[in-house]
Amino acid sequence: MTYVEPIAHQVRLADGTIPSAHAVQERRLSDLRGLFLDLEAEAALVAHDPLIYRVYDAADLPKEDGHLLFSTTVIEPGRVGDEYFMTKGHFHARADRAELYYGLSGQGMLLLQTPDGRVESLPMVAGTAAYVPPYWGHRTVNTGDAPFVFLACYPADAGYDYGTIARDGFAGIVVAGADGPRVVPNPRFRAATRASTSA
Ligand code: PAN
Ligand code: ZN
Repeated sequence: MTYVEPIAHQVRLADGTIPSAHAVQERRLSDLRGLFLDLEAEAALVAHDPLIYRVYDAADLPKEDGHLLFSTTVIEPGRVGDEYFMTKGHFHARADRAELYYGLSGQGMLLLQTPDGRVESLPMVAGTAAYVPPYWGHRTVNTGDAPFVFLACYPADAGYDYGTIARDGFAGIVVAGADGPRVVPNPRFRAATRASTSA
């Protein structure tokens, strides 16, 4: 039996960064092309290709059943048209793997979706522990005017299925309304799938 060594990483509460992170992924608007509803607003902004979010992966652990991975996500404040900056969103490649999010700073929304297109939304602020049950796709959105930061902890063999959401979109989107953020149906949800099945 080989034992993996216990580890501790410091999450800087001031900005959500993990200075000792094993890897940092950066997602710019060009990495999310086609995911926002307002394609004109997206095209105008993509010239500057703003940073949308960073993910700080704490540790390089075996991607095996039994291990846990943990990371922080820092989503910048901003909008594309009326829609708030957000993550790409994914189902887990092993769809039955769950996940826990813990809000560290700022304010946001966790959007969840079943494979048959039912959407739920959970507001998140510092201190919110939000559970992503097995089989639910998930995306986070920054609804505030400061970075929205949360810690994620998930089974190391969960993996990522980005393709389903890249193809179908998310059934609900979060837009700025007169009274604050609102979750509304995405008119483009499954448009590509509908077009190909009706052809
Ligand atoms: C999170 C996400 C992170 C970035 O760690 O991977 O917030 O979102 P996208 O992966 O959708 O770009 C998680 O849910 N891991 O499973
Ligand atoms: Zn996940």
